[in-house]
Amino acid sequence: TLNVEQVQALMKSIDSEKVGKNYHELAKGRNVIVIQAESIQNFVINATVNGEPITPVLNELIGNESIYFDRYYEQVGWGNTSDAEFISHNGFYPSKRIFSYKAYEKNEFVTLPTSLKEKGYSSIVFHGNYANFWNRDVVYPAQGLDAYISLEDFKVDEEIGIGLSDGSMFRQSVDFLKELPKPFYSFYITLTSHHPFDLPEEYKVIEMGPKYQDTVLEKYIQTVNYLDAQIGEFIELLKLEGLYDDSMIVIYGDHKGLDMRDEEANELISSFMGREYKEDEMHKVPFIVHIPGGGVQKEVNTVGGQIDFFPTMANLLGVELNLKSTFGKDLLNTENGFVAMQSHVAQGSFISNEMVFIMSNDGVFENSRAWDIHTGEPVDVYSAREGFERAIAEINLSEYILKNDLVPLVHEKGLEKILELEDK
Ligand code: GP9
Repeated sequence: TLNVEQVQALMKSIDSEKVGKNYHELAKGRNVIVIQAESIQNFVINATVNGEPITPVLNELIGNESIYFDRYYEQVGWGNTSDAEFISHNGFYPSKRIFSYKAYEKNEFVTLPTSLKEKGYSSIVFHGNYANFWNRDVVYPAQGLDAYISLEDFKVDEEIGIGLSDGSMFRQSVDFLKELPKPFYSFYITLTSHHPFDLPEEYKVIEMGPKYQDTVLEKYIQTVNYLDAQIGEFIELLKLEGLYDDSMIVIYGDHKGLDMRDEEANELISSFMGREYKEDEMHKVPFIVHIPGGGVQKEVNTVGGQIDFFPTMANLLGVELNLKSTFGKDLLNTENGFVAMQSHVAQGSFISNEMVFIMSNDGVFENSRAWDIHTGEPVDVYSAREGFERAIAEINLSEYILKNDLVPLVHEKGLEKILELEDK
């Protein structure tokens, strides 16, 4: 059952959020190429090792006709990579019980891909592991993802880590893209930078120096650098094949690569960044929207999360979406950032434009931690009470809707309708 007061307060918060129409339809009718980048955290962006950038390609992309969201957070739970897909495409939180692609495999959905399909888009997914990993093959049709090219369909000419190398996946995908009816929505799930970050020597380009040599941070950085280079080559291929100018290229990190609770990783990253490695940094992932010829170059500092992906994309692509039909916000048209956190923290933890609040694992509110997001200085946990209530309300209402298979109804009538149902 729902806590009606909590939900009413949530509706009020949503109402108070400023909504405009900035950048509306900026990418209307374009092909969409989304790269969900395995384990890519934001701290690598514009960072250098021995004067060498870790992500030269992404850095350049960010500075050139792109919108870069520099305070964007992953919100995955149990379903890890598959949750990142689920949250981003649906604007709902993942199940708390089991991974969402299993928990809701029989549900009906309204997603970014189903909405684009109604506008005449075709769709395709590329992933270098088996089709049934995370039950993807079963749920993709209901998610609006029609073609699915997985390990079984590729020529396995180069294996790294747990599947086909990212380089090979990108290269082979272009032939499929060329055959697709335009406009298309294509979704890439990369793999090579998956834990334990094994990379053949020939691809290790960055000279780490003695301090980080042979550490988990070195392995991580080498695979991130590899992915960055492969994205660069992929973009060159798109240009060569005439698939670049009419496309929008979107890149975001799926979830953390290095766990702050691992002592070695924590010490290494803290020393690398020159500040303490904490929850907000661990969950922060890059989110880049590159629109060639779109004439927009921008950095968005509003706090946002994967839950905001669908509404933000919908605005850019001209998909009509009721403000109260998902839990996300259009990050190009709000200043009130709010991210309810899911993994590695107790429920009720959140990040806002002002603070980070981490609910205590013992369930005692007073034992929680809160700090100013800009200065890192501790703040009074009581000032986080409203955000704490909101985070819980969002996650519970989301779960209620999904459990009862009510997503289409919510899209038709809005989230408030759920309260009316409860009253009856
Ligand atoms: C497997 C790949 C990795 O198909 O998506 O998933 P993860 O282990 O990162 O959740």
